[in-house]
Amino acid sequence: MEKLIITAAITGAATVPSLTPYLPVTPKEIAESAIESAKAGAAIVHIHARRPEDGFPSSDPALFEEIVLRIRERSNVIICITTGGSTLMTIEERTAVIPRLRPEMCSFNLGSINFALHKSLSSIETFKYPWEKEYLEKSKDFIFKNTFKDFEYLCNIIKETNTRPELETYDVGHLYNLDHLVSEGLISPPFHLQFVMGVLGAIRGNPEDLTFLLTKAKVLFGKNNFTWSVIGVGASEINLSTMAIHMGGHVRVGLEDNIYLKKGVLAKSNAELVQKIVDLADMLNRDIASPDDARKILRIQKE
Ligand code: KMH
Ligand code: ZN
Repeated sequence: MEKLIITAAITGAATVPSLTPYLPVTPKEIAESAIESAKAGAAIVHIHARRPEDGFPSSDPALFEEIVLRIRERSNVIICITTGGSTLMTIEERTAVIPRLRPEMCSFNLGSINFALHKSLSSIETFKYPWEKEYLEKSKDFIFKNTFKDFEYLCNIIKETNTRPELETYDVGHLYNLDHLVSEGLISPPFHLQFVMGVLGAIRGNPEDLTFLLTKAKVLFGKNNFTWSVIGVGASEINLSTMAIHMGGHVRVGLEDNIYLKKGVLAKSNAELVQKIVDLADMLNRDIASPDDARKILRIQKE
């Protein structure tokens, strides 16, 4: 079986600082956590930025630049920058950093969905920062907008910058959206599909949901035309990861999507979550891909 590519999603925009004291916030913390995750076995780090003073999700290119430079200085890990950003950003804000920093990978969200975070409110007693409560409450009425116009805009950026997309697939219709983009000549295989499962507003993290997405992807694109990885958002993270390790897929973990190492136990770092996947892979006899192995598997050829 192909070596296992582990992606570490370091901080994201859905986890608010009050949920866990271990969330990296400043560019230095985010970069350190990414480097530690790479040492633990991650071949890719998925990067968002936050305002250093209060952890508010940010699209400021200067923050991304500092994070990327710090990582590049000390690690060969593949850097995948978000273009999903956060609930409050426009597509232009979300993508501005890609031509500027020319990362090897960037995320590419394949459809609009409800992206509700308000369930987290019940697990927070005291808010660390004033913005967090309203941010979570407002998500109840939030649509994560990724329209066909947005796809075209992002397709042009990835073409111009030769950036490999992490194709975030939150539901089966998103595979059909991708198929449409192929038929329009906007994007072409081989793809790296990232099945995102467990967001409130999209597909859940049940085993049959994963096999369904995978089966549809094989029917639409042919089994040799894509690699795939899975994100189990929240409680399904480790279970879906185990399935993916066994089935020949790849895995993304990290505090962006799940803050627990196991039931009731907060992960103290992203590296701890990566280590858990490394241990599972060892038990299931799957070797871990280095960043250079991952570049070959994903056919990343950056100048
Ligand atoms: N946190 C994931 C559920 C992006 O950055 O483009 C969504 C995500 C989106 O990673
Ligand atoms: Zn993200």
